[in-house]
Amino acid sequence: PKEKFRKDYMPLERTIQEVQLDFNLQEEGGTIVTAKLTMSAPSGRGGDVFLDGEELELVSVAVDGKPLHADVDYKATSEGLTLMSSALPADRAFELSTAVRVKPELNTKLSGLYKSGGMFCTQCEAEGFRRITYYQDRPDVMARFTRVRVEGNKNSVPVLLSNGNKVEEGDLGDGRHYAVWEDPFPKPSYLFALVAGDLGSIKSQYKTMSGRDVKLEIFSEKENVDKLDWAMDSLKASMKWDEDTYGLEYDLDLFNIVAVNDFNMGAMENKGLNVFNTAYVLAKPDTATDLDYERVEGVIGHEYFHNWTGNRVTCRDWFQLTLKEGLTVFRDQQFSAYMGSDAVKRIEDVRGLRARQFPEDSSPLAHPIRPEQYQVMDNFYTSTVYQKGAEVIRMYHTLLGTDGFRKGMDLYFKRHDGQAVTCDDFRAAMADANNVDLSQFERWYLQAGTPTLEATGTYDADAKTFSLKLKQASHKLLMSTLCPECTKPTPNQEHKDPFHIPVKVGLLLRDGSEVVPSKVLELKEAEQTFTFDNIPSEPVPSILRGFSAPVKLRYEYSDEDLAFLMTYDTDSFNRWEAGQQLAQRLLLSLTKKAQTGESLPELPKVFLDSFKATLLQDTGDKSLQAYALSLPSSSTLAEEMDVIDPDALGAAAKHVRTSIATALMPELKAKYESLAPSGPYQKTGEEVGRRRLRNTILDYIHSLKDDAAADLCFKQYESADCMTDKVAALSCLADIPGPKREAALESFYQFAKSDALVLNKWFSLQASSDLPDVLDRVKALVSHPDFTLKNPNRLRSLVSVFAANMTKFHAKSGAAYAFLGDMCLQVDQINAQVASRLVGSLSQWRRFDAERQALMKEQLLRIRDAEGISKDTYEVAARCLG
Ligand code: BAL
Ligand code: ZN
Repeated sequence: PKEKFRKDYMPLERTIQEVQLDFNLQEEGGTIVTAKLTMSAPSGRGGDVFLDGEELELVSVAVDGKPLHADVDYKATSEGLTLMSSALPADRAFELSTAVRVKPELNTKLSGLYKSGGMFCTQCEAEGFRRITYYQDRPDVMARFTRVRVEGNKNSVPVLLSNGNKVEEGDLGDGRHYAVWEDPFPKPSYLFALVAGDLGSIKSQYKTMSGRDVKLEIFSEKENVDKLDWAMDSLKASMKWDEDTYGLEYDLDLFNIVAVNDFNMGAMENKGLNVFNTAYVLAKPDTATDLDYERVEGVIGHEYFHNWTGNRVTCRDWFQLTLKEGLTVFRDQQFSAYMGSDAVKRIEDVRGLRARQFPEDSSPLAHPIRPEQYQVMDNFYTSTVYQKGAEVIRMYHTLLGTDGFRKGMDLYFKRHDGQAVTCDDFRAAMADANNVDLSQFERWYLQAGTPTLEATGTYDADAKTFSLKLKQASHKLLMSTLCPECTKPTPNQEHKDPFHIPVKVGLLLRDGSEVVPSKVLELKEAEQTFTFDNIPSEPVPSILRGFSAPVKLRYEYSDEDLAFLMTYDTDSFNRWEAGQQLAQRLLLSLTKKAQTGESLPELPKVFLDSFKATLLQDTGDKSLQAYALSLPSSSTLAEEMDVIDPDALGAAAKHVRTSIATALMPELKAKYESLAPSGPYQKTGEEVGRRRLRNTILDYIHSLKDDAAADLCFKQYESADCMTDKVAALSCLADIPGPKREAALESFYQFAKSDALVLNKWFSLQASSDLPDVLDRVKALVSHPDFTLKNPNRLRSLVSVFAANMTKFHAKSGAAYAFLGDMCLQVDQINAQVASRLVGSLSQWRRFDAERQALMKEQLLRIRDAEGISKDTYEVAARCLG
């Protein structure tokens, strides 16, 4: 497979300016897609014109109405269509007409035009449009789609949708009908969408800040229409927030969203017609958890915000993906923080970053947020491009402040509205609007890997100064084995230059007062010292407040310092962080002991005391309290180990949980009871927090796995008035073998079997359980009549969830690796995009012991070298192997 490089970008000499499409949708035998493309005169000398095309059956091709002859005027291959320059007018625009047949009913890749149940729908990002018609399928080709005609059966597809405004519709008299759509905004092909189906919907409207009325409609299969209200509320809130925060107004007369069952991604921001995975639209209290609700709100916001950051201003090439994704994730994070709580949202985002992006950054799949090369673009919709990309945008915000960031955004839109641009253009807008130099900041786009920030504090009692030395532990050539803490080399990048890092710092005195409030230090050198004057006594520094940069901070705090920061830090993120550090330290030291086979000691008093103090708090945000009581995830802890030992990590975590449960059972039970619901279900922040805290406590209680725990979980399962409490109880019960477990799982299945998303939870709960024979159970579930490899949500609910179950997936026998290998190879034949994601579960193979390494490597080799393997899956397996 061919590698593409960022440095090779070249603009096209001739581009498509205007597009007219006609879809003749048929239930069987394929769909004819007719395209009329107006192509510009060449900007240079001209030459052959290449149009991408994949799995298309060419029916006809003509230039300015004159049919072309195969091999003389054009060449068609499995990758596209080349129009010979001899067949094209050399010095003027022309119209290219093509007709192709595509087979949506056989398209299991879910890219291009496909069927989900009875519904026709499309997914074009990144390179799916070429599976619909021959086209210059790249984001810098922005054309006006002036006429998209969709024709289909009135009975099976009564709803016919595309981008923009509907300008015509009609009955064709023979059981067929059609609609014509026009999108007034030029757009790249990846933003094209078509949906045709027998759909229900809810409608509403929104008045924009300049007083225009926008019709809003959200579509789904008819049986799900009662689950669309939350998405509609979220959409309106997003529209208002973007106006209030960035002055950005919606620009079409209507905005449609469609929920689709079979979808590779979370959702897609097609102009005026967002297509969503059902998992991120549908929500009602008895089928969706509080977390599901949060996700729906966040993703609805995310796709809506793309209308400006992505659609109005798009990417010049796919290397720039983080231009729109990092920025839009940052904007959806801001929106969710505004709708809920800043502190809670920040903690959730950092937990996610540490659990998924940090491991990616230390694996063979590490890449800069703006990659330099790829084979298959779909493999780069990664946590690094999205989540680390959002952290990079957040750093601009931290460096420039809210007003400065807004000035930068305003200038970015002023300069680039209607254009396809680069990350450098964004950085230049931020710099120019604020008159600052952000040239060094480019390194965040150029260098992969998580930097380590070493901090040391020195107090001078005579001078009353406190000096904070900040050092970027940069990796030096030849020193990698001596310098395990340093920013490690990543593929194709041995050496790293110092980053421009905003480090938000405050200083606290021992009496709990804050002597220096938050201040942003700009670290640009490999090492810098910052001195604070007039500090009356030795302070405790609070460093990297709000997690002001995506780095690993090292500072020699004592356990007592951490306990102090947990109580007194004015920064809510760092209060939480101090608790996490304390827990991490304990878990890692227990992990080491577990490795030597020693019996694990009692938990230190300072840890238990601070846990108890947090548990007993009666005031404040209950979500924050729940997160403060939660232990760092196993993947976060694994990042801190030279050689990952899943068994020892699992033993340490189990020991901490059961020790807490044993030592504090009366307090845990009393708190649990005090948090029982006192009225009917509500989805307020207070109630979400109450449920989160109560379920966190239940999780500790259940760790003893005794009859009392099973009874309590079963009681909660039976009496739960919402999915959040049901799932929490059931996920605990899933770990406790016995009749209660089986009864609850069976009862849940009976409830779930008519609702795909709830049924996914039933699969996931079993895949994440810690029963010793989970692998056998997961294998049995693969044969369950409700399981299918064709639906990405269902597949992930079982296989991907199991692969994240650290102790079970990494069982020493390697049987789970072989199972994953089997799944990858089977899924690859159906949907390569989904299969290549599964391979990522093996990407950390070099971080494990020699035996596990060999077993994982064996599967990677098996996948890479399999006959007929897709280029998607090949690329990931090959990169993993290095
Ligand atoms: N653009 C792909 C889906 C998303 O990030 O919105
Ligand atoms: Zn996005």
